[in-house]
Amino acid sequence: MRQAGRYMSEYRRLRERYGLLEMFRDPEIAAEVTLQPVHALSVDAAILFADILLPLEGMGMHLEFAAGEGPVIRNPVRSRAAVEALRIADPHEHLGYVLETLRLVRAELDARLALIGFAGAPFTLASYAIEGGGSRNHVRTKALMYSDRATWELLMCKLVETLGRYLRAQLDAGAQALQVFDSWVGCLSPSDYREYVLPYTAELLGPLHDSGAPLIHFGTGTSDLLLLQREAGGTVLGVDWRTPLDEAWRRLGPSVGVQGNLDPVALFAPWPVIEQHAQEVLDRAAGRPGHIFNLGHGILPETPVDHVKRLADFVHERTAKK
Ligand code: 1CP
Repeated sequence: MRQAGRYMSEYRRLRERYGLLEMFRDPEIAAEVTLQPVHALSVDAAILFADILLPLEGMGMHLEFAAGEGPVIRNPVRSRAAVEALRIADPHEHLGYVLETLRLVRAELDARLALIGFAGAPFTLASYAIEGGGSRNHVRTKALMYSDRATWELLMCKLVETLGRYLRAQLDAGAQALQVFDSWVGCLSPSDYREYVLPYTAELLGPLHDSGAPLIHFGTGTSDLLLLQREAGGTVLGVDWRTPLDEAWRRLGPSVGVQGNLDPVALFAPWPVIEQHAQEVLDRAAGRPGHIFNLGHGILPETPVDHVKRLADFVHERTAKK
């Protein structure tokens, strides 16, 4: 999950001096930001500081992070010709700075802690590419998907190819687990997921299973998509707080792990309420192997940092091997 960011003063100090893209592109800075939460919170894994949208630049899109607005793509793809003009990004040529960040972090990170690489899933990236930024209803994305199957297929295939190469290169550079973010796929019905998304996500994830690295397949609002997501691939399925963890696991069966699922907004509550929510997650996981305790989505900018630290300590205490 996103774990670096504006809720940390160390991050805000760097962010005053640099633009977000500048920080991603400078491996020294990106490595420092990757390690900030690891040092401050004593979590068990570091997640690479990069963004799911960076591969879109390598494909030919102009990405910006406008202050306070989130990501903006100035030349969204909305026609067959625009999709045809996209390149397959080469991870070494276009995203070499991310690979260098992974090498630097792996060299500095305590050997007992895991380094997680990541990418966006094809649907979620297609949505940014088509909408040109964040979207509430994904109207243009679904309209293209429904109205021009061949163009949708071409875009999804180009994304799968780009992302597959990128994730493999991340493993070669030192990532030990991969997380694939299909953050906005919960806007689809199960039948649309099966028809328009599952084949492409499966094509991306299937071959990555051979690497032996754990693959975390994440989405939000996916309660009714979980079984289809499992079919698409992943050794671990991410669930958000809208689905009780035991209920999700019962449906998924014991062959996959489950990551989640504290509501990130619970971290704004007084400590006893946070503790109650965290304990509920642990109770529902019931000590089963394959549970990764996590938030159900990325950490929010104003989150009190002492609550996050206390949460990490609490989960460690309650799950310590006796
Ligand atoms: O620890 C870390 O921060 C890890 C690095 C990381 C990751 C895993 C960042 C840095 N972004 C991401 C993934 C990401 N980026 C996702 C998938 C995860 C999720 O669903 O939360 C998505 C959807 C994005 C796109 C993005 N980038 C958004 C969301 C916009 C929207 O449509 O709602 C935003 C705000 C960004 C900027 C960004 N990327 C990362 C950070 C720390 C930030 C905020 C930076 C800042 O404001 O200073």
